[in-house]
Amino acid sequence: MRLLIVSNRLPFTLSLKDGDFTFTPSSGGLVSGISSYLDYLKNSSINSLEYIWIGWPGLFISENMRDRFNVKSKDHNIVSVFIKDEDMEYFYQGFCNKTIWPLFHYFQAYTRYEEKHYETYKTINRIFADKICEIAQDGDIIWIHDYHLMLVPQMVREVLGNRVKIGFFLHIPFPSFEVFRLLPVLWREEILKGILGSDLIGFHTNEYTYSFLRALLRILGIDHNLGKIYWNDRIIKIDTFPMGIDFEKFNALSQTSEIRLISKEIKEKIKTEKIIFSVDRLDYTKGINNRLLGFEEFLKNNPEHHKKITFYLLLVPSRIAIDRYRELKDEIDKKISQINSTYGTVDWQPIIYLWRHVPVNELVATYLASDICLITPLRDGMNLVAKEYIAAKSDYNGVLILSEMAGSAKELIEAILVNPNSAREISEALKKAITMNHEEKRDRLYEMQKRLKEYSVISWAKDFICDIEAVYKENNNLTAIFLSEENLNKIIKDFQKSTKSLIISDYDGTLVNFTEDFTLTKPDQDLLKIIKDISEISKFYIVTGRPIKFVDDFFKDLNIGIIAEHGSWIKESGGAWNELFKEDTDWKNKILPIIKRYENRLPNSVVEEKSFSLGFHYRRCDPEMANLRIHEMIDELINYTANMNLQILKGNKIVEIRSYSNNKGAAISRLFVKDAYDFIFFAGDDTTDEDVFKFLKDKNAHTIKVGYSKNTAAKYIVKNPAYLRNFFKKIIKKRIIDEHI
Ligand code: GDG
Repeated sequence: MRLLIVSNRLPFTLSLKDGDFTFTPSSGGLVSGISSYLDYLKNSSINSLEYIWIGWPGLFISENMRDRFNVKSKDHNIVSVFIKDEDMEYFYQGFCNKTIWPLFHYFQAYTRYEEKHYETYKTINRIFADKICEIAQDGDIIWIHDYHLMLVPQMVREVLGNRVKIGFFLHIPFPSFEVFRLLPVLWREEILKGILGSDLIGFHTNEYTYSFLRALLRILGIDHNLGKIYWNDRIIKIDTFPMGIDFEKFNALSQTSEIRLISKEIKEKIKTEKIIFSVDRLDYTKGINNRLLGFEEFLKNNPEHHKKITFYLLLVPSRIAIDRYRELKDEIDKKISQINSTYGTVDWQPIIYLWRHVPVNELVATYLASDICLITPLRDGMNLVAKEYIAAKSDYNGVLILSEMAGSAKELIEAILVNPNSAREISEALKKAITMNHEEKRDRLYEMQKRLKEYSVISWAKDFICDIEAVYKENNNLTAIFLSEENLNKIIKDFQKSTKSLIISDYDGTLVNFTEDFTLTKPDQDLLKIIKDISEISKFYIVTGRPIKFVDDFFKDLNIGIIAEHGSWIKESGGAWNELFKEDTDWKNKILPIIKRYENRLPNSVVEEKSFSLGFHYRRCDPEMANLRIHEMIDELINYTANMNLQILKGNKIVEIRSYSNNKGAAISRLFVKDAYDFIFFAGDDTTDEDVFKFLKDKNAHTIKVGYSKNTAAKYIVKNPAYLRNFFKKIIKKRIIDEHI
């Protein structure tokens, strides 16, 4: 089994000098985390997971150099995706970083909506998907990363089906529905469906997981059950996996004599009693301006600390080709100059500012040298710097000030948490950190270290991969009860052999799809022909929850039996309606006012009154509002009907209230009183059909559930009414051919 890691950037930055390629390891949260996991795989004796990393090498490589490049890449276990520079402009600078990045971080004002950018995003996602399909082998785990590649899971699924296992992890926040819906309808639907090609979808925090689930419900109408959904014949799991760091690496590094020495040198160079440190990629989401305002406020309010502290700000160049990033850099430069010139003196510069990438040893030494780490993103998926700082504090002497808008704030609760929009809160947090006693610092660090040690990036990746396997297995078990070609042929054979057959089918959701307006679900010509043909070769019944008037209107000319209102009425072919269960219906007068009240409170819901039951339809309602009201209504009805012989059933966008004694199962049992059959078939889709599946269990019947539900007494599942219709057509065709032979 192999693991294919797929991300926009490869873990190497490529350079081409004198016709030769050099690969320099690149940094960044995603790369450093996954690389630690891959190192662990390499060194582990029990794990035999081979891996390949697929991504963009950072340069366009012309056709004539690719073979040479690919040979060199093999030594690094990488496979490159080649993208033209102009496409990269629309894809990376464009859709990724001018649409998704700002929008998902709640910077609506910076978000651009360009069709050309989105089209190129699709094209590049297709190039990635093609590359994956080219090299993937059956059973491979494909782990796709981040917002650059949200369409790839479904593109790969369409080609490779269930032969591979697919996981998707989003490293940035998934925004609330109100923000996500700002994307044009087509884009937002395609993005959600793209991600849904995965078996497992992961986010850093519960908040992002919940936002994604909510978007699925609001935009695609897909509801979940404990984080699992069923879509396109597959179970998909959506869950929270807070990404950790390689704790041991940072902690051990900080204890080496080399790092301790560099740390000492940093302290000596900076000279002041205390060092405040921050490191970020240049990005407006990281709240660098706000941080400077907070620091300025602190200087203004606390003159007694002047000359005793230095703010060491490390800024790593990033996305500088984008205007907004260049402007941000100018703003930061200006603000730092202004603070330094206002508060600085000949022998003290409040802010020391570095604009470059530093080697990891220097980074860890700076963590160790700093008394305070000040991290104030306005939004951040996780923020690994905060975790690295804690891990590097092997001397237990440091304080983390962390924005509550960073995903890591959910885990690092012993940090001083601040709202990054408030200069006052940042200033007060600085004061608290500077004056915190040693015991408190140690206790806070100890708790955070304990947590980070337990859930390192290795555990994070192992958990994720283990869950991909688990969902994949669940899906394989599930397909066992999907009606396979083999079982379908077996049913047809049984039918051909039979001398007296009985075929029964539910109507809504089984023979026809649901429509928004349930009153309009008429049988079409194709269906009427199927029913007519079947009724010529077998005894055929439709069993439905619909009132007798509806079925009379549509099926009166057919030679079939009908059971209506969930088994309250029966009509044999050509005969008259007979009541199957005589019973008191006074209860309806008591229940109707209750459900009418909910009808008024839930726009677009409809109450349907039938002779022996009541239906509350909510297919056309706002899904979230409906979820809420339906639960309330069912609660109220359960309490109210405690001493009544009534059943409250939640079906497919309908709540049915009916007497316990009349159900489809009981009604169908009547069909066996006089006659015996050597072929029995029933298809249904809803909770109310479960009574029939159960009743037929010991009758050697073929039972089919239309649509997904693991919790069914039926033998087989088919996807939708179209599948069932095709099945009937096959039965008819076979029988007719046989009769002619
Ligand atoms: C995205 C999400 C999420 C930074 N400067 C230097 C350097 N770094 C390393 C840090 C850290 C990483 O880069 C930065 O990770 P963050 O998590 O802080 O931020 P993003 O790069 O924006 O990452 C973020 C992350 O993905 C993972 O899911 O946490 O929310 O935005 O590891 O150490 N490393 C070295 N020199 C530097 O100058 N050596």
